[in-house]
Amino acid sequence: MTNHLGDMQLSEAILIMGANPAVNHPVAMQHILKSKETNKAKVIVIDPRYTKTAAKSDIFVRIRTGTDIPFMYGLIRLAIKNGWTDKDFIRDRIYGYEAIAAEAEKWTPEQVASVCGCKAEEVELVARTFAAAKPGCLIWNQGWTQHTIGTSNTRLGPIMQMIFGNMGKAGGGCNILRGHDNVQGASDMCNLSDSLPGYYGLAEGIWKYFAGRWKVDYDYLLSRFKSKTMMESTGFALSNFCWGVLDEQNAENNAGTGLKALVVIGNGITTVTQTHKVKEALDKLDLVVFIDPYVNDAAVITDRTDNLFLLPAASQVETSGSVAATNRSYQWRSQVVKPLYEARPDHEILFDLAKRMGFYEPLVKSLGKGGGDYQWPEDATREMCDAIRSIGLQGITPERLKSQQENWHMFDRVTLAGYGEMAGAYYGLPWPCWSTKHPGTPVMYDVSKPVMQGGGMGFRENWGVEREEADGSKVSLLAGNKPAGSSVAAGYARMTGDNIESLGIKLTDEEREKVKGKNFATDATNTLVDKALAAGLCPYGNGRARAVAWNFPDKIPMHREPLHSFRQDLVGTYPTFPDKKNHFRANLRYQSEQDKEEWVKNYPVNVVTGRIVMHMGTGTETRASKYLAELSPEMYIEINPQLAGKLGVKDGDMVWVYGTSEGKIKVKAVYSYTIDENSIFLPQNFSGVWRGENLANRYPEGTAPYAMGENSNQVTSYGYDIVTTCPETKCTLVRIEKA
Ligand SMILES: Nc1nc2c(c(=O)[nH]1)N[C@H]1C(S)=C(S)[C@@H](COP(=O)(O)OP(=O)(O)OC[C@H]3O[C@@H](n4cnc5c(=O)[nH]c(N)nc54)[C@H](O)[C@@H]3O)O[C@H]1N2
Ligand SMILES: Nc1nc2c(c(=O)[nH]1)N[C@H]1C(S)=C(S)[C@@H](COP(=O)(O)OP(=O)(O)OC[C@H]3O[C@@H](n4cnc5c(=O)[nH]c(N)nc54)[C@H](O)[C@@H]3O)O[C@H]1N2
Ligand SMILES: [Mo]
Repeated sequence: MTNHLGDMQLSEAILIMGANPAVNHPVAMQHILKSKETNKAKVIVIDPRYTKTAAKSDIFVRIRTGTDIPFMYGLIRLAIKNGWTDKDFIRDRIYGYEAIAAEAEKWTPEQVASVCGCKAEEVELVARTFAAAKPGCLIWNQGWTQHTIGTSNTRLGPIMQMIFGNMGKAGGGCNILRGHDNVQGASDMCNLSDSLPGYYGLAEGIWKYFAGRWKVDYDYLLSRFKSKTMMESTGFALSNFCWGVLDEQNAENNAGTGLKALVVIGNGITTVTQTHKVKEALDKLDLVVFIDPYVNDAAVITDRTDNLFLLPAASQVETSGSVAATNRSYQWRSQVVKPLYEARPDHEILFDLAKRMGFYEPLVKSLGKGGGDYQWPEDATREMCDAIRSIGLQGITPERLKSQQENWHMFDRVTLAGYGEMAGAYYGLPWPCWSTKHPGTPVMYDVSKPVMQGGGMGFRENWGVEREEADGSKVSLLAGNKPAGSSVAAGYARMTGDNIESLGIKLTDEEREKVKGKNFATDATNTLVDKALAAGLCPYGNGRARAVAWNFPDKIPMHREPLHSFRQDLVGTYPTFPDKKNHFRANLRYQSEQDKEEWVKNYPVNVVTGRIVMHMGTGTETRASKYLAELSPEMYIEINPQLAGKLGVKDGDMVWVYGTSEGKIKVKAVYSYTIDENSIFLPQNFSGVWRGENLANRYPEGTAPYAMGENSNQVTSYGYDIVTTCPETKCTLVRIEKA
């Protein structure tokens, strides 16, 4: 998220694509409504479904799932044609704009309409309204990410915002609404298989940096892996782990073996696509462990009778520590009650596991005073923030967070600026927060104020200072603008021991020695950062945003039809990617899946999946609440009466829904006009019923949720994002039959 929730009160227009904050982000929605009311902001919703958010909008445009790229190119084309673009920004701060403009040229309103299924006038209305209102912010969420082309959606959004002149401005930017509590924190810690904490990656130099921070030998870390290659390889992802168990071919990507054991901590598992395959994988593994405050539904769908463990975890109100909000703000959270019954905090369970497996001592070596003498959770926050300099967490300390927690009332809710005793810091010290004197960064890429006032930052110089093009010409990747307070006239590279003095910064011999061979993210002394800040420079440099990403499967975002497309006629023109080997260790199908059959012939109904307000995630927690279960007791599909009529399905009838990969669910059909005549809406929040059979009797006594339902992911299709492997839950085809 480049800006923050309160900041939306400064927006003149709020463009929401693939998010439904009225249901999923009620706090964000309050800011949106406030902006609409007091700022007369125009709210524009682009969604396949007429949602509760759409009901509050000024303009709603229905598009077919998976067609946001054509829609955005259509807006960009009209902006260019009508002179609504920010020419200075484009000239000074973007690399590769021409390629975007050339692609946009193809997307006339008529062409957009024909692919997206909306009207040409609607594209024009949205473009005109959004361009007229400055600044305008863009909101997206899962309607954009859960696609084979999800990464392209999330690249084109910011590119569009830059072209419209909305980036780096209060009231503008990209406000991506995060999912779970502290999911931003989990992301910053990189609880992922392709990076060490802080988005550092897995290269040898990075392992060495962390070995230093953790006070363990690099060789010791290396010895924990089968080989150096495996140490530096991306692991399986949550979305595709089942193929590491079931598909023997993937062993070649996994040092020769299939996956043998699974530890699930804080995830539902049934929320991943192909639940029936996940079940097979759970049945086949040697060991399955769930660490969860509730009985995880996945523990119930498996038929295994041995080596299945449930370890009771404490919930968030029974623990304390730092958490990160959707806008990069960190906050301190206090314990409300001590863990009840046998529940234990997650970290205690993990530490015990490390003890039994013989690596507790190295695990906590750098924590607190060392040798197991640490204060939890303060020392954990200290260690983590001090190590993660890539995104600038080093200015965040438990002391600063606790003092903010005690003084919530001394922060402005619209700008996040502190006043009174809290002056000089923004609420939550949103990263980058480069030092304990830095105030945090409420609006990223804002160059209108100096770096020590929370601005002054251009885009990251991350891909070199220059690019050689195919024709041999060289193009600068450094920005052409001068941020406020900068001591350098225009763009500059990120700070390194080698280049800092060439930027006019003087070092003493002692300092020069300290920063030798280091860059701003690996210099544990913070010398490079402190020197940069004193000169009004941003430690990560002042580069150009890449509109062309030469190392991505699509160098610029391109429309590609989903693997299971409702528009078979468009598959030839906009085919998917070639199959991808070793994608997070699994060999994944793209082209071969798309071409396997004309899916829409046998599966003629398009699916929109999403959330409902009463339940959260897999619903493990909320369906165990009597009151929420009373409000939303059962799984259903929303079906347009026109479609239902054709199928002979009455309102309230039970139907079988068949997915493209052998899954099927039996659910109630509820008439609704929220979706079009070709689609159904499938809530994602149920589990515990399996192909018509209620599994309540499989839960340990007294633990079955009150509300049980079929799981949507048994019928969501095979398909994964080409870069991240995020499952393609938002483009699925099904067949419906009356039960
Ligand atoms: N009550 C409740 N709140 C929640 C959650 C919950 O389960 N329940 N989950 C939390 C989590 S983990 C997350 S990640 C967030 C998710 O928050 P959202 O992303 O808002 O959630 P969804 O309902 O999955 O999808 C958002 C919208 O995307 C639309 N959509 C689907 N496909 C497309 C498409 O191709 N293009 C466009 N433009 N729109 C599309 C759907 O119709 C839906 O309205 O919510 C969080 N908040
Ligand atoms: N069809 C479809 N599928 C989807 C989506 C969709 O839009 N459509 N959205 C996807 C998205 S964005 C997400 S985020 C996932 C969400 O899917 P999950 O993350 O699987 O859903 P949750 O129910 O939030 O799962 C959290 C689990 O953690 C447990 N838990 C809660 N607090 C703690 C704690 O402090 N410690 C531990 N150890 N456990 C805890 C809960 O009891 C629960 O079992 O679903 C994905 N699946
Ligand atoms: Mo999520």
